Amino acid sequence: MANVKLLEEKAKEIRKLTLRCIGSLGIGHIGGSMSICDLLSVLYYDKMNVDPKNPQWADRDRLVVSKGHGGPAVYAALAAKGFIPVEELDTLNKPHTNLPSHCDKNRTPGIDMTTGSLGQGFAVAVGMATAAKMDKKPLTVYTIVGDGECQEGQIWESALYAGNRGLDNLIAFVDYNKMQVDGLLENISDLYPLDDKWKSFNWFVQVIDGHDVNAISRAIDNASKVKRPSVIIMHTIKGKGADFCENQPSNHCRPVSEDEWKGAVAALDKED
Ligand SMILES: Cc1ncc(C[n+]2csc(CCOP(=O)(O)OP(=O)(O)O)c2C)c(N)n1
Ligand SMILES: [Mg+2]
Repeated sequence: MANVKLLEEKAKEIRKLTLRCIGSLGIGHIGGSMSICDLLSVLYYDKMNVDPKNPQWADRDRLVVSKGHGGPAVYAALAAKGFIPVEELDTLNKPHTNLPSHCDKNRTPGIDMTTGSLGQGFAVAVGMATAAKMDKKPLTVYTIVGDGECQEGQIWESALYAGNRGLDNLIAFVDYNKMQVDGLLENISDLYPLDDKWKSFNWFVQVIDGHDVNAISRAIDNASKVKRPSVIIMHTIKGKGADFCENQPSNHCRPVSEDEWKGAVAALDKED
């Protein structure tokens, strides 16, 4: 049984650190970072077998954040978990930083794949899961993709391969926040019905509330029991917890003032 209270507390901590990380630079991908904080809490505090003191441990579970622009939330989770000092969050995308705006495995302890070119990370995650099978390693590869990212052809090419191979050590999450850079998916290139698309590629599909840590934890447990790749489609709100821009199509990458991020942190602190 997941410790729901702890996971909710950690999700809030990750949200507040994400606000600080982007706020200290004054601009960033706030929308798609804030929407994955609950998932990151469950992964780092409930599911993933990782060691902050030994980030390169060969048998660790892997996390490929294919929507690499969500880097600030991942850095926040890595800081909360002790992979990097919390103060380092204030260096986001500044000269000589170890925290570039998009994830880079050569710069940041705990980042398993360099991402940012949409579609590629997911394909690498499929490759990692294949390699783990070949090496008979009992690890799980987790990957997070955006809904706009699912418009990339590379996603479906890799999904086809994973489904055919029955890669049961691969769990993907779609951050289904219904928004991409320029607005709503439904006005650009809609994915509906997204669950049927994945099912037809022979994936085990679950659709959940991506801000419910208990639902995320249970979905991962279910996914671990099936003998094929799993996708967990998470209904989310882009910018969740950033009260100054929550659910606004313009929140993909925007300036964030000190008043805005500190105000959002204070609002989160006031919640029960
Ligand atoms: C191959 C590629 N094309 C375009 C971009 C520019 N780009 C960065 S984020 C983004 C939108 C992604 O939308 P979504 O996957 O829904 O992300 P989220 O809503 O989670 O932020 C685009 C088009 C990119 N990084 N890579
Ligand atoms: Mg999106």
